[in-house]
Amino acid sequence: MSQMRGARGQRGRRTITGPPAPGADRAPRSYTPAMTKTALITGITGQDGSYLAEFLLEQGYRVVGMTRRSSTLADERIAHLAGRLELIEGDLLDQASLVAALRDVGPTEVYNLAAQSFVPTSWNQPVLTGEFTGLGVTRMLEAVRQVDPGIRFYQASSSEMFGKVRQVPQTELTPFHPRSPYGVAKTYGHFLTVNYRESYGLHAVSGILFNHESPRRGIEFVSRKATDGAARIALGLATELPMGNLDAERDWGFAGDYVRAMWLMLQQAEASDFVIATGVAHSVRELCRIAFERVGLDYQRHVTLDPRLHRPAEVDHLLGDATRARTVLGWQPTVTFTELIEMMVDADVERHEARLRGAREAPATSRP
Ligand code: NAP
Ligand code: F7E
Repeated sequence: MSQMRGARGQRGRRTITGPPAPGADRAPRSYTPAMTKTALITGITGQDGSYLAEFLLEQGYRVVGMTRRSSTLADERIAHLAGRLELIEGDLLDQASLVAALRDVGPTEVYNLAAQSFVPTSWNQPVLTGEFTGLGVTRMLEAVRQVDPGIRFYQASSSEMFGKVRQVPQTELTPFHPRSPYGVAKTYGHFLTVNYRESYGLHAVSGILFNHESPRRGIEFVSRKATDGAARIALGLATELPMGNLDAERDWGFAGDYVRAMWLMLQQAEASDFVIATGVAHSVRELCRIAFERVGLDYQRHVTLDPRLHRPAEVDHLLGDATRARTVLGWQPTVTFTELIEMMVDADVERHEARLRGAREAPATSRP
């Protein structure tokens, strides 16, 4: 459990205190400070929220993160931003909380990153996924429209919208064919964002981001599952790693690079949509090979196949073409696939080793 504690103030607002989070050392590159800007980030406790908050703080922004009420703390990824980040309570299911958050904070930019983001869960909880990931976008856009239509709005759209792909590589013009309730909900959120731009003239942009990972990635996603699995097996904490479809291919990049693209999109005079990707695809099998090689192991001796991890409808191959982002935004990725996976394996080994050291050093009298 996170050690971070919030001192609650008026209207559920709080500041944070706590130790640095893993991966906090990969600071983004610097841009010209924007002292007067305030950003509100929904999904601040997620992977992208934490990297985006770091990046915007470095640009001189006042950064406010929206969190939903929970009986346990989920602040591990932002603990290292103690004292620099404000938090405000709000939930994508509750329109009034979004309006109140915008009124209280008065942001110049809103980054809507909050979502139910795990694809397999979207088959188990399709309605909830639609509420969070789809209708949540409508609630946020409506709140922006009512409170201050001058706010610039970023919507976290996804390559999962391409699904059963109609062309390779995928660009901003490739038609969508989502393959999961998650993909369908994101497609709704994408078109709602475009629609509010066209209907009300909002500066609303949809960033169509391909898979991006980091040491802060949720443990259930395939990259982190493989790097954590390799680390545990190397340290003798496990012997095998059950996986699903090893032939699926994704265009994987580093989350720290991708949050920079989100910000660049909102700095453009005209709002429009962008694909963000590396332009290189790899299979899950390759991902496993690189992760296990990092710790001197052969994945074929440890990775087992579990058909229960296959999806009802798979997205077989995703490959993005980010030419538009490169030419209009001047954006390009800085971390290669191998560097990314090795960075994640190293962080997982370090984390497990620290835990093991802690267990060894615990007093003998301590109770289970
Ligand atoms: P993530 O780690 O799963 O984080 C999701 C965030 O959403 C968490 O902070 C979560 O809060 C919050 N959230 C969920 N339901 C909420 C609700 N009802 N009200 C308020 N907050 C809620 O996701 P991520 O990888 O950072 O991705 C960020 C966004 O980009 C998501 O919208 C995702 O779908 C999208 N995206 C991600 C990728 C990728 O490869 N990472 C690619 C394309 C698009 P709790 O901590 O309370 O659960
Ligand atoms: O799966 C295959 C699985 O869960 C990638 C989210 O951030 O990116 C993410 O969605 C691939 C799939 O990510 C396992 O079948 C094999 O083909 O890491 P994932 P995702 O579904 O691509 C998009 C862009 C988003 O927007 C989403 O929010 O890996 N795979 N074996 C496996 N996947 C998992 N999770 N676990 C396995 O054991």
